[in-house]
Amino acid sequence: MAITLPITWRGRCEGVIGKNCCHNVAIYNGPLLMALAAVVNNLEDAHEQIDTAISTALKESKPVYISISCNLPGIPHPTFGREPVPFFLPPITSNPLGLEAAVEETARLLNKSVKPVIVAGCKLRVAKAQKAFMEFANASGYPIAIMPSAKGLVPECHENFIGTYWGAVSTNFVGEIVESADAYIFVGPIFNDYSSVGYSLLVKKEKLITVQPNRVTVGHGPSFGWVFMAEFLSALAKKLKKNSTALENYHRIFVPSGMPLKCEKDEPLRVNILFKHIQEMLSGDNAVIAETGDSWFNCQKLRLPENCGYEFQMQYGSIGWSVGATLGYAQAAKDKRVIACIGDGSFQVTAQDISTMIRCGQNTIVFLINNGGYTIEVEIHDGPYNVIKNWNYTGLVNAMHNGEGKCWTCKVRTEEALVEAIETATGAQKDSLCFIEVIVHKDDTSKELLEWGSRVSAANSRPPNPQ
Ligand SMILES: Cc1ncc(C[n+]2csc(CCOP(=O)(O)OP(=O)(O)O)c2C)c(N)n1
Ligand SMILES: *[C@@H]1O[C@H](CO)[C@@H](O)[C@H](O)[C@H]1NC(C)=O
Ligand SMILES: *[C@@H]1O[C@H](CO)[C@@H](O)[C@H](O)[C@H]1NC(C)=O
Ligand SMILES: *[C@@H]1O[C@H](CO)[C@@H](O)[C@H](O)[C@H]1NC(C)=O
Ligand SMILES: *[C@@H]1O[C@H](CO)[C@@H](O)[C@H](O)[C@H]1NC(C)=O
Ligand SMILES: [Mg+2]
Repeated sequence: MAITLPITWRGRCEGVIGKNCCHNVAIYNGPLLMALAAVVNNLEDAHEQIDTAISTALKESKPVYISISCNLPGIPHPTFGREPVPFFLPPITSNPLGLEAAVEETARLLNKSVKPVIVAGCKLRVAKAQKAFMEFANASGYPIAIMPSAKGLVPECHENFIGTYWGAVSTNFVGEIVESADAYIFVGPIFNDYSSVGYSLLVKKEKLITVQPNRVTVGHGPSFGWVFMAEFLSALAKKLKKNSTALENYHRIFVPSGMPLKCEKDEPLRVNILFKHIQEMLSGDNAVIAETGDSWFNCQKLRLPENCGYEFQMQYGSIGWSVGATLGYAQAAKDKRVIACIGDGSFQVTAQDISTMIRCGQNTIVFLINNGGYTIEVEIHDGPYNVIKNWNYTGLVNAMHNGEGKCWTCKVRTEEALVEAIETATGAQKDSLCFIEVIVHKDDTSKELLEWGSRVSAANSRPPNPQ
């Protein structure tokens, strides 16, 4: 039996801010690569291989693959002759001297800074450092921003939370506060072409402290290896002078953003109105799943209530990811009603997973955003290939439903119809899979997509670096 690797689209180009990137040629998924593939095709080493794979997955918080020949399961073997011994992985601890030195160096820089800020990155999750991060944030008094991929990892109701740092497409006032700080500590960042908005972040290395799962780097140096994120943040929390200057500055200049204009009766529904209503639906009993496309930007702007889950995938950015991810999330998190925001182009890649959602009795709400094509790609590099075949999306889902299980679909073109659909989905059809096809204009996008698309487009078309 052959091992099957998932077909991935591509990894985002990572690199030092402003350096050459790998364009979209190489499949470079360094930090997310699976940790191990075990091919079990005889009984003698089956036990060892399976143990190794499972413990590697647990140790590294990364996926592993186990392939087992189809004629082996079910055959007894002495290595499996007794009940498994309970598994315990002792936590790995930092080099104590390195930890102490890293804390001292970082505290020295932060203590003397006038208006430092914190920016959370997505590696907080694999480092299992979310609690330690909050200890540190609480002790510091600094404002907390998140990089786009850290959404969902930091409580957005915290009094120090200011929003998303994403260069030119940051939440209002957040880009300005971060980039004007005299020191910033990025915890678990990945700087790639997308998170850096086409390498346009105004982040200066001499003001930057980077905390990675196993390394801390202060400015241009020094750098401390075998220092683990959670331990480091907890220790740093006890060694910092509290300084709320940047947070006070933020509050002083902050002006709340406006509300989108209400749609007139029978006016075609606008995307900003759609997301205004999605925002109003959210509670701690939901999880939002955002597909690649303009949904990245619209969902990033949702203010998540306490305990509201959030998932998206900006490293591979593989379209169609969200349909399977929604299926899996809803199956695992029975206490949450998933709200998935999926573009038409992405949906066409993996639409059949809806069938399993119905079979499993899931009650997810899918907003299928039908703008007639690959709108995000239009803003990066346009061509006739960005127009897709229109489907009857509700017709397709109804065909999968086929009278078995609980499923409700509807098409909406106006605000009035949207409000009614949300009422039905959260009321009479609250136990059904609710599939709401939202029909919008092909050029109706978030403002952030337009800005980000222009910058990514410029980065993608710059001349190659000299050899
Ligand atoms: C597997 C894969 N193929 C192609 C791409 C390139 N790509 C990125 S976004 C996108 C279009 C997404 O369209 P849609 O889901 O309709 O989102 P919209 O921007 O229209 O909201 C494409 C083709 C990709 N990211 N992954
Ligand atoms: C930073 O300030 C804290 C609180 O005042 C103090 O305990 C700590 O020693 C200082 N550390 C450095 C390196 O300045
Ligand atoms: C941080 O502070 C918030 C409220 O200010 C509190 O709810 C939370 O428990 C604190 N977290 C940690 C880890 O100290
Ligand atoms: C922040 O730190 C600077 C530099 O040490 C200091 O001048 C300032 O008073 C501090 N501000 C607050 C509000 O703690
Ligand atoms: C699309 O599907 C819906 C729902 O099944 C159906 O009512 C409608 O007639 C279909 N539209 C077309 C143009 O076939
Ligand atoms: Mg689309």
